[in-house]
Amino acid sequence: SDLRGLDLQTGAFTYRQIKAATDKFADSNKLGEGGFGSVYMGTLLDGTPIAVKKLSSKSKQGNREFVNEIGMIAGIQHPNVVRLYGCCVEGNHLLLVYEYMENNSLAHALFEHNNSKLESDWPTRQRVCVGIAKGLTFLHEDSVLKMVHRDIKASNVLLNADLTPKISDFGLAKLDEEKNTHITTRVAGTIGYMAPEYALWGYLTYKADVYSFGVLALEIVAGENNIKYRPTEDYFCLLDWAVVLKQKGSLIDLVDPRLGSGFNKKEAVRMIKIALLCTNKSPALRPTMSEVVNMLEGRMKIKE
Ligand code: ACK
Repeated sequence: SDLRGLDLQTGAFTYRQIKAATDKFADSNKLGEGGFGSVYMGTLLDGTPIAVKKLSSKSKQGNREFVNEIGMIAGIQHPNVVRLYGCCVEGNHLLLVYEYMENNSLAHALFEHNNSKLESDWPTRQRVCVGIAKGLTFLHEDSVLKMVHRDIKASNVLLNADLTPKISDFGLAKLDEEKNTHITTRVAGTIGYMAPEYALWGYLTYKADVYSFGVLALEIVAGENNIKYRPTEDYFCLLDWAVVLKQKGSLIDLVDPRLGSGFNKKEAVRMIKIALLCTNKSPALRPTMSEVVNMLEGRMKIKE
């Protein structure tokens, strides 16, 4: 019944088509497990590589997120947002068909020590960070339907063949129908990336995404998941990143040693300073995402 309102005209795939494209969902084609099911790689008859998300069970939450995902990104096209080619709703089968992203997730590239180019190349990290900021600016400001993503994190950013980052997983995204006023809502997201006002009171604005982006930017500089920076026994604790970084010593100490010394460390420190603005405890004091892009690209001064 949740599926009734969907516009299945846009990019409807048949189950047969997807079964053929993924070689009957062969294990060898499995890319991994997502929020609400398995993800397979496949190839359409015209040669287009695709990634297929298959809803595993009849979980209510999964169904809700599936419907939400389609409603949110069907028709959206931006170089830093994963393209949804279409979906398939046939009997019990619920499938989402995306553009294929050759280099998996940013979490994979940053945290799993698999010799990705991202590990040792500062300009690539910088480019990835700017790309995510641009994708988020688009969702917040440029799209007709203003959108809060609610689950920005390293595993929800995918990388294509040339390491262009694209925001994915819109299962929790919400439209800001009231335009810029806050929505108080059930809290859902990922511990460690959630803004304090949202985690504590469900107070949701674009600035919640800005906070998550700030945590992600720190991870991009450090090459480590934010979990590493919190007391192990209490993942729920809300960190004051400025205090955490002070304890580390100087900001430069946060920079990933895998980057070596042959790059402009000033730029890394600039990125940390921008991330700290984004993780300000007060949402009103965080910059907007377009301001973040301007700061990252050097068109706007960073407030000290
Ligand atoms: O981090 P990963 O290797 O990249 O593991 C996850 C897994 O599937 C479950 O989400 C991968 N994945 C998701 N969407 C895509 C896509 N469009 N292209 C390639 N891989 C994807 C993701």
